[in-house]
Amino acid sequence: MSWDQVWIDVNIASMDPSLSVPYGEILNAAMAIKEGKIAWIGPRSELPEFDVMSTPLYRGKGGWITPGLIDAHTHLIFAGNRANEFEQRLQGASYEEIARNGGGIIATVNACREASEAELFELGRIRLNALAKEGVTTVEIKSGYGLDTETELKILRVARELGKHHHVDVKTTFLGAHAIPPEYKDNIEAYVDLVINEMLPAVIKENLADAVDVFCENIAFSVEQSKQILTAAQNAGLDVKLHAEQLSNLGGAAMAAKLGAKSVDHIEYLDEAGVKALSKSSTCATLLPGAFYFLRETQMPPIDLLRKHKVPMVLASDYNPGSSPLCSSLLMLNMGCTLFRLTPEEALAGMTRNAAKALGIEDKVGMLATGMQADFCLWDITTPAQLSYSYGVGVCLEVVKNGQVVHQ
Ligand code: DI6
Ligand code: FE
Repeated sequence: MSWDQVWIDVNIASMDPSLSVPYGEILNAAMAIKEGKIAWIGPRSELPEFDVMSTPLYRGKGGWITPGLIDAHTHLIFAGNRANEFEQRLQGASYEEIARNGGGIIATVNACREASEAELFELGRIRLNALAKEGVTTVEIKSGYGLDTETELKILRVARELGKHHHVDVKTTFLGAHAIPPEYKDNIEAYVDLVINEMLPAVIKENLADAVDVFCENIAFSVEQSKQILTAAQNAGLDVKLHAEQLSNLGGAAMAAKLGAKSVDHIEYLDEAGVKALSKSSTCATLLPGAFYFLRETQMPPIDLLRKHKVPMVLASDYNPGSSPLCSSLLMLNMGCTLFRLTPEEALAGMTRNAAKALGIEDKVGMLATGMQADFCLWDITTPAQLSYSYGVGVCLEVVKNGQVVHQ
């Protein structure tokens, strides 16, 4: 056998469901890499013979390998911060009140309109490094803090550039309909028209987005307006997804599921009818415990119903300055379990296999099997549950991206 790299002295949480064991685990495993892909994976005792003299051998010191983590929902390109609102909320103001009074998302929009591409790039790079240190190898980044054509394009360009200059793969999402810009507060339809007929064509022309998202909520866009935008995106060949049922139950998730959306995200207020609509489609349910925690939400997403109806659950950071200023994948694994009562295995699937599905890249990443991209992490842990159990001590020993060991 001629391979580029072989790993031994490891256990592997492959997350491959066809192995029919928890975590798709392979104890005392070995894995061989060739041309950026997994060429062989299995118990070390079955590892075929290979040229030990010419093949670099990596020893995992008895730790665990998992697929590289995937953060499938972030808003990580923004300028400024909203610590002042954090203070206001601690003095009694609600997130919705602040948004209605011109703060909230709009405050970040103003900061982003001011910022240069270079400034946004540098801020984004620092945040991407923070995620990468915790094992993230693929991230989704949304626009949505521009709300005018120029700034939306600026944010998406920065996201694309980050992907070119960083080992982490970046999938971009156009979220022009994230909030109603003050200029359009009395004419929302005109803004929807701008999103569909000016912004979206410009985004497509520069190939700046892989998907389109909308914030469907009382303080943002109605189900009907969301549907118009998502339909226009689909007609242009883009994937769609939706911020749905975060603060109230409008039925956006069911609408998105019928369109074949990749995911519906937040969904604290989703009811059983909505869950059933998801189960009849291939739409994933993206859970965002950081926003739940930071906004001190008390309505739990319908985890038991999602389990009952076998809807794939995704876990993501929603990293953003307003509702989830928490730039950490490992903290999300912990919060997925502590706040949403996911099992550690469900949490890990939510940041690997199911996250890949939500981004439409499940044929390449999200689990470790022959032919999959060699994106994986080596962790200094004795059992996979330790990833979500403990937080704050550095446990990520190595990251391999496309078969290359990343030094960070
Ligand atoms: N829901 C959220 O939680 C974020 N966006 C959204 O649609 C909040 C974004 C912000 O407050 O800046
Ligand atoms: Fe979000």
